[in-house]
Amino acid sequence: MRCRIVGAPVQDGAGRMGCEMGPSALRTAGLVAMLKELGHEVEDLGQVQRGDVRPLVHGNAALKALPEINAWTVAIAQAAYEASQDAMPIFLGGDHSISAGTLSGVARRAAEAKRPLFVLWLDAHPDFHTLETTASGNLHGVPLAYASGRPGFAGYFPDLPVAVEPSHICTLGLRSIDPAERHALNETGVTVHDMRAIDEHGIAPLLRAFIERVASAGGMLHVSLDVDFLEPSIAPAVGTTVPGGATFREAHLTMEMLYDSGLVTSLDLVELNPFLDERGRTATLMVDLTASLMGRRIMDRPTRSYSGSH
Ligand code: 6HN
Ligand code: MN
Ligand code: MN
Repeated sequence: MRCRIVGAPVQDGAGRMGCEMGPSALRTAGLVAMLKELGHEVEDLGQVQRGDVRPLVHGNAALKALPEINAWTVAIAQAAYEASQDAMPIFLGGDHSISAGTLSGVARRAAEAKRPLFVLWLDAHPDFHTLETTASGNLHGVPLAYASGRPGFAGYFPDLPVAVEPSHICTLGLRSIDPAERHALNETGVTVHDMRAIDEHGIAPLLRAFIERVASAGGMLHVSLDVDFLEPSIAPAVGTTVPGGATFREAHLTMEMLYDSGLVTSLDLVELNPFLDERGRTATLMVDLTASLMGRRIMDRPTRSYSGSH
């Protein structure tokens, strides 16, 4: 596989500083060498440069850094579109607002290829606020709403070339949903597998059902991995920790099953705040999870269905 690394050092969408250092930490944790060891061809495109900021005023006075995030989204969408030509882009955040741009760019690419785009959102949060409904005003809380064409972004975020179909979005690991988001998730038909569903059923059957849907539609699959998908005790380097996240093995199993599916066409690694890390352990875990997504296995084969006879 040919991979393109795209750094998106954005921190203005989060409530605290530090995500700007995310791409450096992921590179320092050995991302590029790991991909090469797994046999991939890797091109590191460096960092996206934000364009000019123009003044933007919105009725929601809580919104923070709207002009900056608008400018970042323009630049990241273009970078994502270019990087996804005949290669798998891996976007290094940066806070989760970068996914407004990455999804816009890969959705445009999928539309040109005449293939449906599916999105797997691995996160404690759905990031499904509009500019009107966000109470914190932190724009890392809106990218999935923007990319799926929810109203109210016109004139404040760049025009979306193509929206992601809400029924093609699967969220996994949610455990902190604001009331306005809950309502919108129910209305739009986004699939929600919250932590309770994972507890009750196990992560594998939930993920397998989604993978089968993507496969039968001949879809492309974008995976967006927010550090706070993970249990905070194993991944402390994130500003929005929520207890009760995916365990080490649940997270690796997710990645291993995605690799076996052969469907993943683009990846976001977001919300890593190296300022909050402990000796690089969260950055290292994010790189190890990416390794599982890209073909590192415990045994050199996928798990066979179990017959019980051996
Ligand atoms: N993230 N729903 C909260 C808010 O401030 O809107 C949290 C957002 C978290 C953002 O997970 O990338
Ligand atoms: Mn997020
Ligand atoms: Mn989150």
